[in-house]
Amino acid sequence: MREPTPERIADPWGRRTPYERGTPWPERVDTELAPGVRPEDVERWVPSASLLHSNGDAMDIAVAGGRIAGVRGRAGDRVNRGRLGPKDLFGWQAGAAPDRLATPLVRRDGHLVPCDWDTALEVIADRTRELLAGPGPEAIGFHTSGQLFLEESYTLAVIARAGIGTPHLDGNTRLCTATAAEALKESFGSDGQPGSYDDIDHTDAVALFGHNAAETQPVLWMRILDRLAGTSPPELLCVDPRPTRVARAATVHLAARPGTNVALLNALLHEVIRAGHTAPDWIAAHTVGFERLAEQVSACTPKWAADICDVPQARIEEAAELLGSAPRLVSTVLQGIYQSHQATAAAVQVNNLHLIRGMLGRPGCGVLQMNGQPTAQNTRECGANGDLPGFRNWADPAHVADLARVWNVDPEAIPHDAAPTPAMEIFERARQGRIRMLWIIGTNPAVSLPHLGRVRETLSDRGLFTVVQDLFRTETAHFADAVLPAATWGEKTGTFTNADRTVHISGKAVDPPGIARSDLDIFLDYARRMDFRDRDGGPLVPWTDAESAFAAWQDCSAGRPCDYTAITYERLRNGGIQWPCNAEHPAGTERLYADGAVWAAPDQCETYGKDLITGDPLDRDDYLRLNPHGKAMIKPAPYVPPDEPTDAEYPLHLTTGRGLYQFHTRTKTGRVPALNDAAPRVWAELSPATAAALDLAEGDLVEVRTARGSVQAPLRLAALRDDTVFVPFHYGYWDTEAACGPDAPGTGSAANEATPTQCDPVSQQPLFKTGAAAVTLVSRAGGTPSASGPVWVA
Ligand SMILES: Nc1nc2c(c(=O)[nH]1)N[C@H]1C(S)=C(S)[C@@H](COP(=O)(O)OP(=O)(O)OC[C@H]3O[C@@H](n4cnc5c(=O)[nH]c(N)nc54)[C@H](O)[C@@H]3O)O[C@H]1N2
Ligand SMILES: Nc1nc2c(c(=O)[nH]1)N[C@H]1C(S)=C(S)[C@@H](COP(=O)(O)OP(=O)(O)OC[C@H]3O[C@@H](n4cnc5c(=O)[nH]c(N)nc54)[C@H](O)[C@@H]3O)O[C@H]1N2
Ligand SMILES: [Mo]
Repeated sequence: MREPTPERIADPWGRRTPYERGTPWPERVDTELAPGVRPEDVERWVPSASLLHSNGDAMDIAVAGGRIAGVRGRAGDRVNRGRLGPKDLFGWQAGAAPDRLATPLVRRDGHLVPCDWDTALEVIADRTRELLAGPGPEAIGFHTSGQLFLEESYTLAVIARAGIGTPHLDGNTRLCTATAAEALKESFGSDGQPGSYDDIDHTDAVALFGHNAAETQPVLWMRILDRLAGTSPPELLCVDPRPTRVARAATVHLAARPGTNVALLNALLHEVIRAGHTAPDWIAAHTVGFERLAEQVSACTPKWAADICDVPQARIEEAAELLGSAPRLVSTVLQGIYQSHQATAAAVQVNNLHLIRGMLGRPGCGVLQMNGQPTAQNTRECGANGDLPGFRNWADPAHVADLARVWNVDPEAIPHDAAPTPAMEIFERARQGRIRMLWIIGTNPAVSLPHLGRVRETLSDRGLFTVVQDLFRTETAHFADAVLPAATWGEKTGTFTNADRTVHISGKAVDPPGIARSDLDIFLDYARRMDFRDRDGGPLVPWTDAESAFAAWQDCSAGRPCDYTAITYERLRNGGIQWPCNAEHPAGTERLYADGAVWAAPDQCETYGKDLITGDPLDRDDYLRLNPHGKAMIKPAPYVPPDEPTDAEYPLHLTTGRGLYQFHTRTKTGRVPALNDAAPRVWAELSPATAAALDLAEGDLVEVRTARGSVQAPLRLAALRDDTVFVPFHYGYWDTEAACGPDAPGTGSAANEATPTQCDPVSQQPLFKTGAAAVTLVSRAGGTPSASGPVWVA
């Protein structure tokens, strides 16, 4: 059955296919073809999956007349059963945008001028050699992306860690799901998603913590909507300061004050324990730490939290009853937790809820510590962020030695004196002149990092040699010394892994524009030029294409939690497979931890953990004391007030996030007419009461100001909390010269002009959802604010 699409901008979730608990989610195939292209015109359908969020929706790319002509959801795939969201139905059009980068550029006399690959890569290789011979490897840093394919992230990790030998390799995944990874490590000893999307089919309750799934994972939301439309619907809990679509569908909505997640979760845990909803046998068999949690939350009554969170005590009690009494429970966690105050501490409390209720490892019971970036999972597992490949523990010499064996290098060639450097520190080192070459791949930090005034100051320092590898001349490319044109989705082959460990293959459908190359080919060429060697004098990076890179990664993953050894390209062409997938689990693994946290053993774990308040690392002895037998760890945390409280000058909580139609800094969705037109401009949201108190009306142009900078946006009235202002972070600057030049005003349409640089002490993820702000009138003629989705009612 084909789902008609033109109305999918107005109705993003499409037609309902109701289903009952314990039955399979029905198929519904969503298709979008370019105007004039009929299904019979399609010459080839190339298997792929979505690259505009982490849900991993499987699709086929239509090729007609040698061009990408549309997409079709894959009916048989476990993740989406054929469905696609609006960004995926239309987003492919960005690949053919007329302003795609088609040749490398290098800076000559102050201007970026076109050149060939030899010229560009030799400039970069020369600079690398010069820095290695001078200040050494620590003068070189990489800021990469959760949008590269697995093969690319792995190759980059080998080059940076063992070729150059720098600890400064991280990426936009640090801004995104560093907290997910950290929370999983703290509770289960290793990264790796316990749950599965199939749990939605079996569950009795879904709790969404700081997760606007309706707009950010629309296909997951369709699955929830379809259960809600059946006769055995699950109950829904939503924790979000705004009246999102999720909130409106919820049985209980807790619009807690931003930054108070830990207080709220501690009260929920208090109530679950008080009402006797725990699973004592499961706790005893599979966990350590329950008594400490019970003690920590003993005074955290709903009444106590009601004051801190500013939600009615009765609502907290209802929410606790929902969580405590559900026979099967699924929780999802995303940026409202990960980018808010006490990020990791809060995310860990959601794990605790599942651990004390024994809600793990069986159908309908699972935690989904979500990812955001489509390939964030690969950045993490391949070690292209602050981890070593294969979830190896940098503090365990045996793990480092094992990685050195895989790479055939000396263990000392792999930096492991301290945890790999987090992204914000990489930029700080660049600002201080300690990092002198920064290679930025598939990310646009001149829009997406906090406190943009400081980012511009860093990138415009000509002592810093900046390489930007992208599809377009982004705000960040404006500052580059060399720009490398990358092929993207649909123009290259590789694999990637979604938030529930499902690996998909994405095939090459068409050639990239001009002489653009895949990120993999760029890295391989650079590695050849640098002549990186292993300890026997052979090439450090011997593979030559995506499939041989995948094989190298399979060796590295063997015996680790993310074991890919039984996955092949051939098998992936038939549909997604969940890791671990090896000789023992040839069909893949639906759920982790049915029999306890098997990767938490002291010799297996990915980290010895951290103090949840200070972030101070714990050592092996601490770990052995806490968890000698490798069980799941219940780690309590007290609530502490936020770093930047509101005051008379800045009376509102600023929170930032996403709308349905745009992806991040809009380099793709801003170039797709249907998506751009659906939400073309930035907006700011205030409650009607707060707007009235400030003498503001819908459509006024307002300035949202913090101690860092300000954003100007038309005002939209929405039923969010009276103490909160929301601004989407998508809107960078098409006129980069004016916005990013030396005289940049420090005001504009990018929310990050105003956001703070504070990070969660445990995960080092920037707290984009915190900060104190003032809102003032600029003019009465702001114009109609863009729609986030078809969701907003004042
Ligand atoms: N349409 C669209 N979809 C996307 C993306 C996109 O850019 N556009 N990006 C993808 C990526 S990389 C990511 S990371 C995900 C992010 O997906 P989400 O996390 O769902 O999106 P956000 O809008 O960042 O934040 C979610 C919610 O957190 C709430 N929130 C703010 N502060 C707090 C707080 O203190 N506590 C609580 N409980 N909630 C709070 C906000 O009101 C917001 O509704 O989306 C992915 N999907
Ligand atoms: N205020 C605020 N700021 C935030 C957030 C927030 O909620 N609020 N969220 C944060 C989060 S969760 C995220 S994930 C980040 C996202 O922030 P960014 O990573 O900066 O956002 P994108 O626009 O996705 O940037 C990806 C870039 O990669 C390019 N690209 C796409 N495909 C390819 C490819 O195949 N190869 C190469 N080389 N390049 C490619 C695109 O053109 C684009 O320029 O923003 C963070 N910043
Ligand atoms: Mo993200």
